[in-house]
Amino acid sequence: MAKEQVLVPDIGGAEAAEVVELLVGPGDSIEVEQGLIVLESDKASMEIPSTVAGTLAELLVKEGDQLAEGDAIAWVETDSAGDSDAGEAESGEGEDGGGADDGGSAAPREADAPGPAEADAGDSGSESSAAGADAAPDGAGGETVMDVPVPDIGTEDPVDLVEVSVAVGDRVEEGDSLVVLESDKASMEVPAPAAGEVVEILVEAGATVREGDLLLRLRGATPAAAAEPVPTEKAAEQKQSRPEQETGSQPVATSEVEDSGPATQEPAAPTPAPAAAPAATVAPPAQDVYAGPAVRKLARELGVELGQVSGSGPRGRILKEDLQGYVQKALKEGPAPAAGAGVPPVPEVDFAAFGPVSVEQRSKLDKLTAANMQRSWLNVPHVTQFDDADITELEAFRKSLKEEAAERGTRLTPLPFLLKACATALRAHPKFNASLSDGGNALTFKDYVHVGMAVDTPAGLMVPVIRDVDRKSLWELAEEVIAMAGAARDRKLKPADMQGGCFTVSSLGSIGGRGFTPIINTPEVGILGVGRAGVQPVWDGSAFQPRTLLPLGLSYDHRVINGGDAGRFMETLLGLLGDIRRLLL
Ligand code: CAO
Repeated sequence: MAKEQVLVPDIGGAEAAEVVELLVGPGDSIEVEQGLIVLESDKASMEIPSTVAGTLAELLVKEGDQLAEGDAIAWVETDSAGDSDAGEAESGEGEDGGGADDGGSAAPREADAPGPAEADAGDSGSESSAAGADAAPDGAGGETVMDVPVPDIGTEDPVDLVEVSVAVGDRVEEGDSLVVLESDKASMEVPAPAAGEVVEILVEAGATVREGDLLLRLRGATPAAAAEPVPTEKAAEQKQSRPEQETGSQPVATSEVEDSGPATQEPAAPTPAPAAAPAATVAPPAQDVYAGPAVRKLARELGVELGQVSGSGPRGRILKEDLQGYVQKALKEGPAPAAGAGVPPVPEVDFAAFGPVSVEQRSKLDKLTAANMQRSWLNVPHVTQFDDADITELEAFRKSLKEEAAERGTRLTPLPFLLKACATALRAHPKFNASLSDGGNALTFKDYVHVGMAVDTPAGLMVPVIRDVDRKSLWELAEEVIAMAGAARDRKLKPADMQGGCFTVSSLGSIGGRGFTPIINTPEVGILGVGRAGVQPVWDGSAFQPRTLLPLGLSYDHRVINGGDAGRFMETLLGLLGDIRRLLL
């Protein structure tokens, strides 16, 4: 019987993090990888797993404590002295009881006669090998070779590696794309955590990988850069708070990228936890969900959408008890009437019985889009209202700016005008800028206007979100439309680029079609479908005039928006597009 100490691993570059939850207590039997505590830094909330199996002898921390990398968390009594992988890997020989204060490693160390005094909770200066891409001298002129693993991809499930974007010998800069992964939630790139030369590639397209798996090795990458963001082991299983954006409609495909963002420049430094159970409280954004990985896993197992659960933990964090309470309540109340339950499935048909066929597997993005469409369609009572905006003057103005646009190196399509007009209308009709929360008992009004834009890409539908549209000029919007659409088509969008939308514009104007009924990108409550503009005769009271009309279809969630609200919204929109001087008012 030996005791081993579990220490705080690399916590994504954060200097300190607060203990917000204790997941175990003395006497508990602990498995390797089992969460011990939940830490919350200014960047993320993360569950710290045990690196050893055994019985929890002593918990050295309490809620509210501030911890740094290397600080002691707990003593675990193990069956034998040798069953800690991380301990073996890091401590090597010679840990005969003095491990806790040797300042060495973030991995657990052994101690024969441990006690609180030996825990050395302030021992934070350790070099972590339990996290961070390992950069070790390769023996050739002191250059370092860095292992680059799959970073935090917001899921514990395996993901498909669909593309290796580099070859051995390539020189990459920090942030350059190394591989492309496709999970249930997104298509994402893994960027180089530091500059260097690719010396070995350990994966190939078509493989299945998961967080922590080695992708390749980079030579010349500096250890400092290596230590920063990329976690190697699961020691710090950082599942940042994820916006539970239940995207739904055409656009939804990748708004669903709700989990922690993998393909950002800083894969291991989790993005700020937006805190926010979709609770009745007004503070947190409704579409954001704040919960630790264990709770997320349980929610997945139970089939519960975390966005529906109110969090009672610090800053709205969803605890296991919240989830259990939610499930108990749901069981008592029975299925929601609009959940689509009981709809008989469409029977499978043997098409080959009627002639030759070929079968193609759909991409995850396509399947996800399909699921989201169905979810939105079945859960949200959609109403679509149509009208034509007279954009004759808008078009004349836009065309008069063509040269100036070219000089500025941009293009001005009708879309920036539409985005701007929608933003103004959203400010004037705040219900359209709201989302249902607290299980439908409350409305969360957003004091920001972020508008999603459906982009048709070869990989599927993506919906990048343009932030603060109400505060941007038409030129700024024109540039952002081009940049975002380009990033979507090049699969360079980060998860954060597709989150936080309040309303969506889906423009098929450049492709074709007079009008359509767009499906709402839940949890948003409205979406504008834009058809192709054309010149039509319009009666002015005494004669027909040729006017350029833009067909619009506004779908709205009838649980939130009434026909009157929608009529007024549409009138505002038509007024703004018909006389764009009003956008200045
Ligand atoms: N009516 C007539 N012409 C239109 C138009 C409209 N409603 N909207 C755009 N056009 C014109 C543009 O003015 C441009 O012509 P000019 O260069 O002569 O001005 C041309 O069509 C091409 O525009 P574009 O497609 O390059 O740019 P955009 O700003 O209109 O659209 C984007 C950008 C990303 C929205 C678009 O490329 C796209 O992907 N649309 C598809 C969205 C989609 O799939 N929605 C459905 C989702 S549900 O399945």
